[in-house]
Amino acid sequence: MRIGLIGDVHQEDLALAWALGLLSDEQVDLVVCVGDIADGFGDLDTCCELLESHGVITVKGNHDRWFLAQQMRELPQASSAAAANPASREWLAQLPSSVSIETPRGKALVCHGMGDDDMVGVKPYDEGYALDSNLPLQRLLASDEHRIVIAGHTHQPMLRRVGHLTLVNAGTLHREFQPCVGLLDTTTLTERFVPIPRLEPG
Ligand SMILES: [Mn+2]
Repeated sequence: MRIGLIGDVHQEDLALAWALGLLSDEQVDLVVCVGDIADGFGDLDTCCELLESHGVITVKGNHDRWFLAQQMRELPQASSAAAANPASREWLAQLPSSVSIETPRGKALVCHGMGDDDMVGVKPYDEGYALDSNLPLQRLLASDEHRIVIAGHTHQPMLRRVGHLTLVNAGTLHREFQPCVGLLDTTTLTERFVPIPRLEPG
């Protein structure tokens, strides 16, 4: 089974369309998006439409939560309420904070940060106290329910093992980071990240 991984979108509609095209060419079994669709340079409505029309399994990020509540609007590239039409707003509002999907290697949890906490991430170099004090991670480690966690938030693509969990980070489409799209093979538990080129409209 192969899962397409869309990281934090941040309104990068051109990069999102490119990523969905690549995943379609690759004939992945399903595509997930780890949230943070709002707040960025591109077009929010187009991003919502693309994710919905492609049947992408999408969760809500902290930026989507803030956008819907019009909180934290002093952040760079924060979008005003006018950035989304009513249909987009409704679609964003009904997104779950996490989703479980069945894979041949056991259940995978798709979330934004870690578990139901959209503000906590695990970084590639976190060890020792950083992991021990990560309470949402510790709760997932204490439970037998999931084998794989697919998250975002850090904008750093990653695949690493912590205890019985394979932690995957989908990275981001945000142009100010290193935009990429991921492919996770749940049989071999390996991933491949494809860099997204700089895209211009038209
Ligand atoms: Mn985030």
